[in-house]
Amino acid sequence: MIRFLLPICLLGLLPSAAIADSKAKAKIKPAPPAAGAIKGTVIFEGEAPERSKLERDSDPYCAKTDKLAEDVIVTKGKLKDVLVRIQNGTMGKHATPATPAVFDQKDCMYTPRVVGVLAGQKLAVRNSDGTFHNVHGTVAGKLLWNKPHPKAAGDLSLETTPRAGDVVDVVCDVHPWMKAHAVVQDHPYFAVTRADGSFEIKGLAPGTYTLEAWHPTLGTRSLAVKIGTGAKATVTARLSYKPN
Ligand SMILES: [Cu+2]
Repeated sequence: MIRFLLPICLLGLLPSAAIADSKAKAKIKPAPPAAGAIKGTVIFEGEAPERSKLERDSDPYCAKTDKLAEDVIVTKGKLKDVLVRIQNGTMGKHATPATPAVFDQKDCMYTPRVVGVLAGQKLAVRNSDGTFHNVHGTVAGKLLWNKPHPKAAGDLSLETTPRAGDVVDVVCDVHPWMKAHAVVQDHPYFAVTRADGSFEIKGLAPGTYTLEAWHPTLGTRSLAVKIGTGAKATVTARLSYKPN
């Protein structure tokens, strides 16, 4: 019993300033992330466009692997490579991650094809191929960088932009079918759809949000989503592309 009482007695002997200090430290702890989440799917209505086989004979290394065009990838009516983001209610500053977003050049394709980055976050571009690429980035047609990337060279560390809403379009001029996009956000409430069209955005406070979907060739769609509390903190959203 004495053993248990002793620490309590010692606590009583601590100077009050020390206790106040520890209370202040407890106060500045960051708030736990909000529990709200959007779990959704992006649908492609109607007949999916056929994905043509890419002509890659210009480089014997690339020609070793057959690849289909990745402009619009639909699997069982679900659309891949859509960046889905919150368009309102994301007040406050969000720290830019120190780790870069990664594009790998593999089998002469970019993987992934679409990433979201926070304003100012760097891109690491990797060359996993036994061939020469060049990494050519533009924003709204204006040159951002154009770097040679020989085989076996290390990752390139490339700047994005500080402005939310920018899209960094990346191409390889050696292999013009290679295309990728980094979409700049000022908050972390975004996700890119997987092959089954699914996405998940977590950490949202209760409120009404505009959810916006962006696809490199099909454009944007939006949807109002209401996050509640308790059982209503997680909502299901369904965004739909219906080409003309
Ligand atoms: Cu290339």
